[in-house]
Amino acid sequence: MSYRLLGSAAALPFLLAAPPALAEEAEPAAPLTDTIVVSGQRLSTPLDSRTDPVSGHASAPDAAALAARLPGAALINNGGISGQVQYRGLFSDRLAIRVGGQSFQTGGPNAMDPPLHYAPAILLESISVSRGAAPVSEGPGMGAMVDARLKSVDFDTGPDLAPVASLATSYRSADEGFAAGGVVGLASERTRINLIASWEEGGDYRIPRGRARDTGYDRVTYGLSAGFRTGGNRLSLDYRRQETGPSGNPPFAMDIDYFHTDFVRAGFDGKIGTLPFDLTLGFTDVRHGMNNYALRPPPASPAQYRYSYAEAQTFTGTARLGIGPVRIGVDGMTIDRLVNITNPNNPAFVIGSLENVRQWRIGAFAETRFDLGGWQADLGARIDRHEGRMANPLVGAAVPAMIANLAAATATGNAPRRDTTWDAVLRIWREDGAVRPRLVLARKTRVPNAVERFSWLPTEASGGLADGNIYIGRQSLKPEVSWSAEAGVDVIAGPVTFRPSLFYRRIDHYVQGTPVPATMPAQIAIATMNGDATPLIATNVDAELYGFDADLTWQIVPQVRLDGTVSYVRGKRRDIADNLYRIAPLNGRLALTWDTGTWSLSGEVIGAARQNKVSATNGEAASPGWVAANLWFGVDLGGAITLSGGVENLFDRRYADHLAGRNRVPLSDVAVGDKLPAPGRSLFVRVGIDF
Ligand SMILES: [Cu+2]
Repeated sequence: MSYRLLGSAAALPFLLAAPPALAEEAEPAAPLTDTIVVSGQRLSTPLDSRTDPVSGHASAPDAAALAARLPGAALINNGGISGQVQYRGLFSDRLAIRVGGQSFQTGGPNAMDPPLHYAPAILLESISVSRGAAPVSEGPGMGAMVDARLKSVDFDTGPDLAPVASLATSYRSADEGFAAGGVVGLASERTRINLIASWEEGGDYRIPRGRARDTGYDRVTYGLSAGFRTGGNRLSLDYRRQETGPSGNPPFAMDIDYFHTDFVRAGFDGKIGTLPFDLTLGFTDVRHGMNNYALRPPPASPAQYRYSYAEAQTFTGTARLGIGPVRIGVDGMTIDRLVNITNPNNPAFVIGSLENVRQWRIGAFAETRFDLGGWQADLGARIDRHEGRMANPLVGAAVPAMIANLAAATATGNAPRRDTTWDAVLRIWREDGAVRPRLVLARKTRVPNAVERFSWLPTEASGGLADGNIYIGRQSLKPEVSWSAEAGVDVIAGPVTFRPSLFYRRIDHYVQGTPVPATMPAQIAIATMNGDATPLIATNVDAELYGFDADLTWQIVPQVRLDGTVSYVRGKRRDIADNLYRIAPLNGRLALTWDTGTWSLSGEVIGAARQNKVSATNGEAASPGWVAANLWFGVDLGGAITLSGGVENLFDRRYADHLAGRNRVPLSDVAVGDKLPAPGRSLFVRVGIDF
């Protein structure tokens, strides 16, 4: 099947055999249909890497851990369910991350809810990563697009509604983590409707000789999805709510108290007259509370208790029309955010650290696809107008005068910030032959987010950097501009598939913290009072990222397969001699699998080299390399029941990845300031049933 050529080299083919009504668009009849037919569904192309929760071999509740196994990708671990995926050295909103096709702004100023927080692994159908810059029709995101698809029931082939379900449950011994979830629904050729729900809970995870305190989590998701089609027209409607309960974030100053997040999405996909047309509207509402006293040991003084409340509402709309080989479209987005810091012991202590920030964007794009003597290509360009503004910050009566004065000073320099950006992407590839080259050339932009631009109060909010530094934003930031070339070949030679890539990206106006200048004494004084005498301010600098990644599958004999990935990225400042912060070291994995078609067993070695190319600006320390071993298995029990799982960290080694956050929680078996180690030896079992 085409999956194994397009997808993760570790795919277990027999486990992918889902019933026809599920696995929506998992098997594209024609690769790249997405670029010629106007369609709300993105289809796989040779420019995608894809994996799914069963064949992807990851036991963490966090979908980011699964995506991180793809070549070029890595996991930034900020807590059990707060992981971010890094791809070719880019992370956070430099990547275009979607859940169920929907783009939205996270609610936490420190990204305690990065986008993949809303894609529980137990509900995942698949994750795909575009190998190279995303097409311009996906919006102005700078790097790859990461799309986490949740399970849903697709249209069936018959005239009558037939029941469909895909359910799974899993257990992981390291954190006594339990998860259950799935979809149940009805589908006919015209109608589909399904419920989706999951429940996950885990405790503090075990490490060799102890536990990592404050790493437990608790998350519930539920919702409804429906679709109707008649002729060539389709309508879809989705609603989903996620309720995250108290969950630990040891690399941050606070833990999650709750996230209550609603997603609504409506789509039309069909024709206007004879022209293909689609329209998608989305709304996401995040409500979030966090504190520094409920899960972790509370501060010594009642004056140091903090409870922060944050909100983010995102509206998105996209309309696309196909005219011959050209697709044109308009899209837009509004984001409203706020963050209030309070002290539960003192009602007069309240600070609007992001005071009603509103950002909007409206854009237009055109894309075309063409053939050039056996080569496929698509070319697109877009232009966007952006505006961001914040209300003048408010503070309560009990807030220190120094902070009240800074709020007043911020109000005098407060102004709407407007930008115009343009992007262009050219993608060229071949779909046949033993050697299939591909090349993605892009100019992409990113407008600074609310935290980078409007965070006026020195705090640790940094969109999840978790480097222990205190940051402030800068309203006058310019948009980042990235020029990139990503090239590779897919070599398909009998039993061997080898897909190496090389990339180079140059980013002007790269937003990064630099020392707050002495001309801002109030900010330095407040930061010093909060324990960091050398705070950082968001600044446009110049950067470059380059490297290579590859995956390999070798079907040695019909039942034995070797597969692996390797990823390397180097991130540097161009304006000064320094490295970029939190960049994955050289890393990879290699697995040998015995697969009979009804059961399989894999032995896997994963590892990373030491990272000593670290950022002096962010005060980043070097970290040693590590190697660990895992065992994975899968059994097809018949009757559409599959059993899969494994033993991770087989030799119970204590190691920490370079990208893991540093523990800040006292009275843990991980010292304060140490990187959070990987879980100790852990058994993982997952049972899935599809009918
Ligand atoms: Cu938070």
